[in-house]
Amino acid sequence: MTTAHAHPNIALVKYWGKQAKPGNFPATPNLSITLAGLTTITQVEDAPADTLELNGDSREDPKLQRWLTRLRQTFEVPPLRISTRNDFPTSAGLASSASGFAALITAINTHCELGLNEEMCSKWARQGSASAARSIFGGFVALVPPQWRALRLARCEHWPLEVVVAVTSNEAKSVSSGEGMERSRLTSPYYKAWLRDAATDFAAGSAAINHRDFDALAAIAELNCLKMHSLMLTSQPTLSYWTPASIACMDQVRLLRAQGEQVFFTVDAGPQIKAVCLPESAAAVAKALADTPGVIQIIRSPLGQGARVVT
Ligand code: 2P0
Repeated sequence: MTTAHAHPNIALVKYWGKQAKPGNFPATPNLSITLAGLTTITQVEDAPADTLELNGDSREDPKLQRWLTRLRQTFEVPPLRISTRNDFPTSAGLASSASGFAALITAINTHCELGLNEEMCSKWARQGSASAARSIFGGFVALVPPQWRALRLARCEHWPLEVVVAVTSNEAKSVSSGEGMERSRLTSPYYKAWLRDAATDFAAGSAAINHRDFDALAAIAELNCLKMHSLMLTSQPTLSYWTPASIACMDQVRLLRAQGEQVFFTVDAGPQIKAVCLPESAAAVAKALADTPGVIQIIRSPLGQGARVVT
């Protein structure tokens, strides 16, 4: 049996929309931070047939099965019992598919002696879930053309940011990211503008990280996030992932910043708010978000390492 750990990542410059070709390629460059405070633990072992257990329950997962079929077209991978567990809400906008596929390819790589380096693990993780390509690496990570294998922009030590996650719902989302982004690509009147601005947003985010310029990162991350949610809201039918508490948390973050705290928010395809802050602001941010009506859980996280085998 081989066990791997991986952490979700949150994108500060996001992708929302894929290229119209096979291989699960994002349409736009994107960058993320990896979160140590949330973990996916995945075990693989040889078995008579493929089986999947997610958080203790048996599952059929056609996406996973298609991914395994593709992997077996290149490598000899025997039937596997896959058991995976998240210590955080699954499919609720906390990037469990990112940490899931990153942990899985990392475990299979060792278990089946595939001989993949991190870049190649990232390529295979991307084919399962595009954001999973980034969770292979720790710290600050970019997923960029032409190869669309993730690259490490900087290690955690470069800039020890903290993230306060405000959970406002534990329910799995009703429209998956994959389906939602395809809907936006086909129907949002703003999709072309999103594509047009992507390289500029990515360059601004990378430069802010390079220079550890918190105000610049806050400005671009919030703008990029709200552009993505504008695409979602203007899709037909509309995609609305927020709860009233999500909006209250964004207002709270703006208020905290006006009071001098170093904090900004980002939100993915779900109702949870991720408040990214400098360590000296983390306690005040966590308290203010915990006191915001509708927040049901606070998770604090430093930046973390990439996916790795632990046994
Ligand atoms: C991101 N998201 O850049 C964007 C922002 C969510 C919002 O990538 O279809 O799980 O499995 O490749 O990667 C979530 O979508 O989608 C995502 P699939 P994925 O992080």
